[in-house]
Amino acid sequence: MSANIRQSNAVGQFITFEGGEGVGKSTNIEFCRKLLEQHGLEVLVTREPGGTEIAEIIREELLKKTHKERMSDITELLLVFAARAQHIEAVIKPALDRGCWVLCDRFTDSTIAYQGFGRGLKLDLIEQLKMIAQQGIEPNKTFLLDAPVDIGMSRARSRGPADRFEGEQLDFFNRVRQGFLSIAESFPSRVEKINAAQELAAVQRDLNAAINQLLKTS
Ligand code: Z5A
Repeated sequence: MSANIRQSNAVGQFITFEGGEGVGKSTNIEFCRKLLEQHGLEVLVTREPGGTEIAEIIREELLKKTHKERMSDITELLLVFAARAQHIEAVIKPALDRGCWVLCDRFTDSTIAYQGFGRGLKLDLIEQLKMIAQQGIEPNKTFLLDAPVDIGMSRARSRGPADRFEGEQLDFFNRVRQGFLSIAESFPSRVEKINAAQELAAVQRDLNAAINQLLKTS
């Protein structure tokens, strides 16, 4: 820990970044990390599925396109939550307990959007697994980077070959986007929607304002 890190007895803040593929989550998490570090805060950037040795192994299986059998939707759901349980226990909870700000690329809103709205699994079932895996850990704030599906897709495709999720049809991604928008409507104080279709400088101006607001109130 560097000398200029602000020491605090307070529990850290858990901030999640959500949205469809290619909307700019990774790019903007790095931007937010720098902003927060400039305020002397200890920041941990992590991602889901993944973020620990075991959870990264699960991620690899979830994204792999070359299994000879189709992964069932329930298997996919259980793997996502298995990775999450490990991530919370091994990384997120210890970091929050020591006062760190945790910035996480995707969390349970992605499960609701992809496995719930996208695959059509029951939201009640997701809620039950959430209770088991999360043990009360909830994001303090969520930035939903929202853009029309075709914009995110073209940004993501310019980056490399598609993974198992990226091979889905347009309909699937439109349902996923609707899922995220419906979560934002249901939890207006936690979820802040950012227009990710704007040029990057405008997205980051909006995030800068939102982070400054968060710093005032946390
Ligand atoms: N998944 C799930 O099903 N259930 C779950 O519970 C969880 C996940 C947690 C892997 O996620 C898959 O896991 C995901 C859902 C599933 N699959 N899909 N699709 P991931 O987060 O690793 O994969 P991703 O969503 O495809 O992320 P990504 O492709 O890495 O996108 P991103 O991080 O949002 O975007 P980026 O890498 O920052 O930006 C993409 C490019 O656009 C890059 O070249 C940037 O420079 C550029 N960019 C970014 N912003 C802009 C703006 N504003 N203008 C112009 N260009 C921009």
